[in-house]
Amino acid sequence: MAEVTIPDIGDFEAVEVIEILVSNGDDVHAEDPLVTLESDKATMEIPAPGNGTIANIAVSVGDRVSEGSVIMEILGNAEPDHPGNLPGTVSVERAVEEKVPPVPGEIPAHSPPPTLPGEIRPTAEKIPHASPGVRRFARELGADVSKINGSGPKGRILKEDVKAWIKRALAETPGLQEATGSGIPPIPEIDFSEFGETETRPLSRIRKLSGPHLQRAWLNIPHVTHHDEADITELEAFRKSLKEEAEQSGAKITLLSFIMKALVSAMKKFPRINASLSPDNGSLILKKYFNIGVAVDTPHGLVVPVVREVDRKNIFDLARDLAELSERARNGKLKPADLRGGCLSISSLGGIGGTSFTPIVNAPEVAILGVSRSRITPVWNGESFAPRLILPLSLSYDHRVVDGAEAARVCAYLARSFEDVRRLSL
Ligand code: CAO
Repeated sequence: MAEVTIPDIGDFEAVEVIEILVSNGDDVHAEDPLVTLESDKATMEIPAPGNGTIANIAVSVGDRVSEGSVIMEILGNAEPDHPGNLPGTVSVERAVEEKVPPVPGEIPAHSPPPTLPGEIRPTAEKIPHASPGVRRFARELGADVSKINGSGPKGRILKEDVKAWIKRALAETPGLQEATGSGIPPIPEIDFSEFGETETRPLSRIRKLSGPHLQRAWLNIPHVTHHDEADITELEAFRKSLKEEAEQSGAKITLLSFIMKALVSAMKKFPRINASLSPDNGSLILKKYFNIGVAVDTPHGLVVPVVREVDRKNIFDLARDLAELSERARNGKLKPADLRGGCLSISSLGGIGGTSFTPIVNAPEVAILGVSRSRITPVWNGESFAPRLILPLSLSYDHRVVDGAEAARVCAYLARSFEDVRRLSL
């Protein structure tokens, strides 16, 4: 038997329980949502820390809870059946939920369904009452919850309300029957079992969250990728010379720490790559801090934890931060705060292979640096071919903010920084 307590929910205290999603005697699996909490800023689900049977539910709708409050018990071993985002961490839904920009596939705001008699629309300031599950459902269908009236208790929006809203919008918007969202025809449904044996597996929680985020970025941002190469022969020799020192400091120094350092230097020289467009796309918000997201490949999908204040850290600090964050990412132990506040991201596939690729900008950031595998290449030095270690770089950028020439300058600057190790300490 294990007590289920409210994990670290950030700065929130005495948060209202707005939904209890299980009953005594229910069998649950790790990560199944148990209760929904709602503060004035966010709605969050508290997931089951492991498998088992629900008993002694200690809270009711309307109760207020804080970190450490006991909400129920789970009979059984309460061991997670796989290392997801839990236990002890709240679903990353909250972080995503608060920051979600408009979905490109959303049904256009200029064609809302007509107000029904007696219907009251929520005001722009009011937070629509809907659980994260319903919000996710609405987002997947391209529905804006702020425009939907809830028929549940206290005006809560239910899945049925989302479906009814979509049906009305489809019926009233000419042409929407043939196309979804921004006019992109849907991929036709196919019964694959006609062609052979199949197996259907649910997507992991991370994939369910990262999928719409990637699609949103891909559809919203006019992407261009600039490819370049850097000669890292001397840098690699320098990195290897640090091996002993690194082992003493408890950090394994990979190329990535140097790449982060060089990127900060480029962000200072080219401030537009450390910026985001304002929500109305009318201005550029330039950031004076230097946090870098690093894409980490985990068994459950891609996550991008953020290394903070890269400008204030040395190579050893960065190597330690990176090892610690990627370890927690792979064990499903990241907290929502670990995923927030990034300025620019790096996606390094260098440990795996490849010669170049086109990473998707991690919106609302405006650029992402892709790094492929370095390899010894014969380079003409004016007299003969010399074997040099060449690192491929792929900078994807938001062309609304960064011009091609600027992207080329950024890459050339990065290449120069890598070629001359001393520049990295500038
Ligand atoms: N060229 C050649 N070798 C490289 C390299 C490069 N560009 N980058 C790393 N390596 C080497 C490392 O030196 C290390 O070698 P040794 O084991 O011999 O010391 C090995 O590859 C493995 O490195 P690593 O991947 O463990 O460490 P890292 O610091 O380079 O990267 C991390 C850390 C978390 C970024 C990486 O593990 C990872 O998850 N990469 C995948 C990112 C991803 O999925 N991106 C795609 C996003 S879009 O879908």
